[in-house]
Amino acid sequence: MKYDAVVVGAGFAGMYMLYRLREMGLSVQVFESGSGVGGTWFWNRYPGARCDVQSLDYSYSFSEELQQEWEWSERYATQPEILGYANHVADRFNLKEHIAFDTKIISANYQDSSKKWLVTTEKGETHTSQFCILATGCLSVPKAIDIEGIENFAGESYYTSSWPREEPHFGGKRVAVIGTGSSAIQTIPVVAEQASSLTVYQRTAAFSQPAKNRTLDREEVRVFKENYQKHREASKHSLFGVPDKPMAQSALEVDEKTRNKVYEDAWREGTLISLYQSFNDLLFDKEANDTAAEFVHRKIREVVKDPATADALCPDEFPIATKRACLDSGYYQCFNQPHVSLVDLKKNPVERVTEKGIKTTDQEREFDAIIYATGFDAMTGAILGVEIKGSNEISLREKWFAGPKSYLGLGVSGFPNLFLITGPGSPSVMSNMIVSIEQHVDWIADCIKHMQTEGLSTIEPDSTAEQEWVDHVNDVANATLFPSANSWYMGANIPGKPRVFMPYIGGCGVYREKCDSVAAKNYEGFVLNR
Ligand code: NA7
Repeated sequence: MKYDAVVVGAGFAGMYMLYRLREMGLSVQVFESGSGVGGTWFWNRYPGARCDVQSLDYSYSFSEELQQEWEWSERYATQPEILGYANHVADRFNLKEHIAFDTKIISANYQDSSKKWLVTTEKGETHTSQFCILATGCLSVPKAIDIEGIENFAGESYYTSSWPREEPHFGGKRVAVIGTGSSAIQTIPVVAEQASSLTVYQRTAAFSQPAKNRTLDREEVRVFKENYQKHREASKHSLFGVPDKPMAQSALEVDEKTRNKVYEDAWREGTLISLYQSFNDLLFDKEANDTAAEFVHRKIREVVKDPATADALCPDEFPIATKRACLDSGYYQCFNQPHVSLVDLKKNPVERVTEKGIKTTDQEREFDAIIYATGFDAMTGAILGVEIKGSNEISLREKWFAGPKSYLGLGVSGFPNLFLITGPGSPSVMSNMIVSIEQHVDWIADCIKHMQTEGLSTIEPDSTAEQEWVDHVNDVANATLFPSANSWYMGANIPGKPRVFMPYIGGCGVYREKCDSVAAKNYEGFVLNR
């Protein structure tokens, strides 16, 4: 089939891209490997899965009617509620008729002769299109499990990143969870309620803060929605895609008592940014950062009764916030229950998974079920999961051999009419994803409209502009503490992946201004052809 645009992925990015391009009258086809919309929220159905950005923020702003009519029930929405919202949007705007579900795109090749993209599905069908838009998500390809022997386990194995649709029952079972990132921290307290025993295998402790989740009060929502536009504007021009907190002071400028009072207030707020926006130097100065880390350590020790467990749960290998922060509901409290225990893999690393359970260097423990919450090949995994070849058959995998290179995280030189939504080099995972998704989709849609109006057939970044942007992304990251952590932002969770800080940390507002100014200056840094 022939289309004006092909979109890969039907998560929040792919759905809104489809909406915009269809409104413009383009023929658009979306391909989605899952059997429904929702992307990350389609796959990550593990018990306890919920968003850690507040529901009233983590939702589309493009339709006033939509944002007024949809009622979120909790401050932080659960996965089923978010998936329900995604389906509501898809139905309300008749999106599903343009989405081919259960259809994985395996390759995309640019044909220099016709100036069209040729995309091929896993089933071998081919389609041509002027534009190829990757809405493949930043955390959608699970990391391959790098533990020996997982195939030998005779019990049940589960992966938080591709949880079965039929809910498993853990009642009366001995369960192990491997990993202590956001997914594990959310699922552990819920699984602990069911399992007869729960053993958590921790390699690196994470910093987590209570989410203070609660049911939303109808009146409070009504008042909030009266000012929705103002709130959305503040988010668009913020650092992280939610309204900024004022942070005029350095953590080192104030005395300990004042500092702790500020941290206590932030702790009570229970948002991802509350603590890290308490002072203006927490992400830049290790000494300042240590004061926040010490505060969280104290909080962990206040909750966890067993001193050895509390010690192990206190992160000490990276500055706070330089690995993805977590919000939880009862995570640390969970370790006070007699049937929940922690195995510190720093002391006793995993040797292998056996037929009966997990063998660490000190002992083998037996389980009925193992839950792997081991993370993702973040940001580049899904893009490179498609075999992409640009002009002159240049391979994206080869071009990105030493790390991703893009202009604004939107386009790649040598790959005409290829757009990335929330690609590496853009704020993406350092922000409220929906805000960044809407900004990219609007920019891409406006760019395509401009090309139509001007009778242009191709657009691609100029290689010098691309390199300058990559250098800028690195310079901004290098001014912070982020590169010092072995995080998935740095690709450090995947053996052999280039160590590069992938998102743009300059802030959503600054980034938006840059993108707008590029467009206003006739797409400065891009090469457009008739
Ligand atoms: P994360 O945050 O990447 O967490 C994965 C966890 O799994 C982390 O604690 C890892 O420890 C651990 N892990 C990974 N491989 C192993 C092995 N082989 N042995 C032991 N432990 C291991 O993924 P999540 O799914 O929790 O969260 C991803 C994002 O989703 C999150 O940031 C939000 O944006 C939403 P490590 O730190 O590598 O030592």
